[in-house]
Amino acid sequence: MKNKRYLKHSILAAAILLTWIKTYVIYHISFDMKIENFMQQVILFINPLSFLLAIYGVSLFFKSVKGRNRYLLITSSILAFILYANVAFYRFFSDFITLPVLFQTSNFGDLGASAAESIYFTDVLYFIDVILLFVAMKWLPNAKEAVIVKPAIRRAYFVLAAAILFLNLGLAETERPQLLTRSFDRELLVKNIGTYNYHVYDIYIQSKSHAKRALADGSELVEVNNYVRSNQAKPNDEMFGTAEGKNLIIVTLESLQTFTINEEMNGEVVTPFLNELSKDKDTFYFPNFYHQTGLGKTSDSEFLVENGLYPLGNSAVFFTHSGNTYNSMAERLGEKGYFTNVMHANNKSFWNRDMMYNALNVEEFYDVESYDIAEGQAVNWGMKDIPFMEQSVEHMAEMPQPFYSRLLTLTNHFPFHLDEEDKLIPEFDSNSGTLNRYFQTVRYTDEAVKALFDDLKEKGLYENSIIMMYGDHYGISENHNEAMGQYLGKEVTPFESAQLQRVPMFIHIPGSNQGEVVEDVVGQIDIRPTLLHLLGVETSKDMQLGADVFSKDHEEFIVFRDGRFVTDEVVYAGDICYDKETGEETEAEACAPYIERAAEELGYSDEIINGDLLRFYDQKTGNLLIDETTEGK
Ligand code: GP9
Ligand code: MN
Repeated sequence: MKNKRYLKHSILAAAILLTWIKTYVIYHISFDMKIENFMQQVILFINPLSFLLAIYGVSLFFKSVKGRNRYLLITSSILAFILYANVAFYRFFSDFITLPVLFQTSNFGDLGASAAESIYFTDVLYFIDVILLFVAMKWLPNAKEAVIVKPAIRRAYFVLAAAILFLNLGLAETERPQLLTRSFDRELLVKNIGTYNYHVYDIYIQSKSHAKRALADGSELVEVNNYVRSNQAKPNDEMFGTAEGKNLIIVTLESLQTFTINEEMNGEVVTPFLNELSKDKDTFYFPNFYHQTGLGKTSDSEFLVENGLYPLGNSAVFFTHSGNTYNSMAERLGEKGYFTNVMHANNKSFWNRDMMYNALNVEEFYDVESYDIAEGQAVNWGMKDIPFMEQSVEHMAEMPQPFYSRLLTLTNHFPFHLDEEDKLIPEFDSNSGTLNRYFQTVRYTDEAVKALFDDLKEKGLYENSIIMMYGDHYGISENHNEAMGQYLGKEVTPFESAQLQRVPMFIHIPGSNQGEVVEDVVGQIDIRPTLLHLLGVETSKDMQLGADVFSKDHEEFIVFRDGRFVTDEVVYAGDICYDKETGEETEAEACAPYIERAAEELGYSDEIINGDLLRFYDQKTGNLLIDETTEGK
């Protein structure tokens, strides 16, 4: 009798077990989560359970068989879809989906070649639990019986689900203190609370940030403003205004990492032109410049450049906060009489650029419609960089001067495909096709930069411009650590991984004769004040977090978007403090004072963005526009 009553719920049990086991298997085969001890393995195993018990448990409220079974099947399909979307996304971004990105399906469509590489026919197996559940409904005799569940039983069931959730959270808290309060890292979240709970948490965080904007008022700016003012760096008198009145050309070098500069691959020079440039008398080259981007990749780097604020940790800020008020570099230069524009041969809606550029006060966006892409001039993600440079310079020649043009390159993008005629060096010989091809596309990028310089000279624009170029983010993710280790000739530890976040930065000022290699630790957050000061624009009233790299006050302390950081002495990564010189673990005290500051700095930046606080700030006067009704309260 007892046995029979239990069996009455066999279809519910089947739904839970199937999704549970499938999820656990997928954790292992589709995500690269480092499991360090037995307890972490246990947490990983139980973490889907509480959510699955709860969500499938809703079926206990159904009175009809049809309704209940339909509910179970639909739920199972939705969960399978969510998990699979994470798998496909992870293959490409090495990250889990956060809500705002999930709804940008238009963006997924545009991923083209990359998306195709991320989806395989065998992926049907990710829906195996739905299929088996469907079969079970047909064959399990008990599946066709309606079950009326007593409220007390139902209550006990949900208490059990809650108990498992708290057990899970308790274990996670011992393994990872402050997991939910300091969630920089989505992998840690998924590892500890599971994918499904993570999405619930993400929804909660997202709605909180919506509420934050609605509730924010200018008074929050007081503290932020104090922080910004006390960390501000005075311009260097010798450098301030050095390039006043000149055109500013910024080139975003797609996926270019510093490990390729001034280095060889199997005896081949990878970046001959950039190597020369790094030693040029008119160039400041920064080999210890770090990217600080998150999920928004290129667009995050643009955000850093324009605003001197960090992008967001849990979403792509170009999507989620394109309605905010900003005081961008484009706006500042626009006020100085510059014609401000961005040039990128891609759809204008990609990464929501069209919206965001409006918010950033960029006057004109030369998108794919502004380019003539002839036969053979497109590869991989779109227009090849060399013709792109040529046509961009043609546009510049037509512009009123001075202008501020930001060029976004595209060819050196995952999956790094090139036409045969553009392959100037052979591939590398590791087990990663991605890394092997990367050297070739980087070599092509180098040629494109050379073409840009030639084109600018030919059009007579070179002398009257300054050219700043920077790598936007890594091109080779941690999925290729083994191959990367082969190239570097050493194991890729968390320390090395952090150091691999170096991307090159060049500031080229024709005729200046002051160039040098600047070894200081600097980052993308510093670009805005540095360039504005070179162009003779004061920023002492601006709400920005970086510092002029030429300033004597510039502090060597660069925070990554995920909370890792680098100073002139230490690298903090994977919760370990490393000596920068040796790459060996060092005592935690060396990093301790910075951990809090890193969180504080990211926190203030997030506050500005989430609360849309710049709407309460007058950049001209530096006044906080605090509503009289709230003032003094
Ligand atoms: C495409 C460019 C590349 O428009 O933004 O995007 P990424 O994937 O590097 O962010
Ligand atoms: Mn990019």
